[in-house]
Amino acid sequence: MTTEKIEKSLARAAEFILRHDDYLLVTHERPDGDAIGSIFGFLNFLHENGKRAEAVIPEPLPEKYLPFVNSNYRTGITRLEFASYQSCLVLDSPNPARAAIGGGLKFEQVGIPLILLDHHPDNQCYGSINVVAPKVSATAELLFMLSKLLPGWKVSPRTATLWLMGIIMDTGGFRFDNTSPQTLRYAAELLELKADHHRLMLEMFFSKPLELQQFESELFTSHLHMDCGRRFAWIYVPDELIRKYNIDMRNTEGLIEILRSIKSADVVALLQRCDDGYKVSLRSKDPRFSVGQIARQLNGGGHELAAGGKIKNVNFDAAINILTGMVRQTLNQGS
Ligand SMILES: [Mn+2]
Repeated sequence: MTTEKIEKSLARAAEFILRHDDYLLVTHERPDGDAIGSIFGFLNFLHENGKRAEAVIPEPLPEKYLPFVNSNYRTGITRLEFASYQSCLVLDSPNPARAAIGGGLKFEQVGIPLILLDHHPDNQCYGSINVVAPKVSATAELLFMLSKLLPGWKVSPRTATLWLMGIIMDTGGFRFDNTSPQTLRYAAELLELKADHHRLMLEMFFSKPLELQQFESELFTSHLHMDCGRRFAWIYVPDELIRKYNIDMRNTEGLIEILRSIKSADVVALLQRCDDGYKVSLRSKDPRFSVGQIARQLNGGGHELAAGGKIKNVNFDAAINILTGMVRQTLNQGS
């Protein structure tokens, strides 16, 4: 979407929100900081400005976000219940398969208008109104932009905190290349609106459970692999280790950032077993080495520097061979 198109669709979304009531809010599966900050921030924002709204999140949330979740939400929904809302706001979710509604329910079975707000470049624009802004750091940033188009609506400290959380987590604390001058201006405005920066930083970056720290130490001592002349770092998390430290993998969102911090690594990957194969999270430090492209070939997608996919129906050695082959090719082509 061009900037002009984004502005137009954002204005359409604002108009829609002014004219309607009674929203259901949805975000993507395995919700991260941006998903959680976006959905609870917007839920709160709608409530505090006189609209009826509910959120559905059909899976447990990572623990570190729980201190910021102070609204009730639905953990499941039937087709009939879904269809009883006037419209659905789908946040941070590039395709219908990633949107977490639960119970195998699909949007087309429900038949209410979908308003999409997202920043993933591969968004399939499956809504009635699609606001897809790939240059915006986080969906939470996009929601803050939207809030400015609603005359007289207030952003409370609670909402500002949740949106700042989304921006902080999707920019890795303003370390990633999606941090624009505008991102920093919006972050400054959110601080002026009394976002609780101190508490956010404490809970996001200085609250790791001891067992998780010990698990990470052993993982990086014993299970780190360096390939392609140390330019590709990858880790497979063995089940025994997860059991040993009693780790809930929902709480390991930051693991891949530790991999990314290795100097010689241009591309990093984290592998986890799933039902039909291996789930792969990928990060790159340089646009010349697009992990988005690799992820798309692996039944997935994402951003060019942060993406994920799945290697299906092969054993572990074959999965590693496939992945290493693709990364090697990407590194060779880009160099
Ligand atoms: Mn996001």
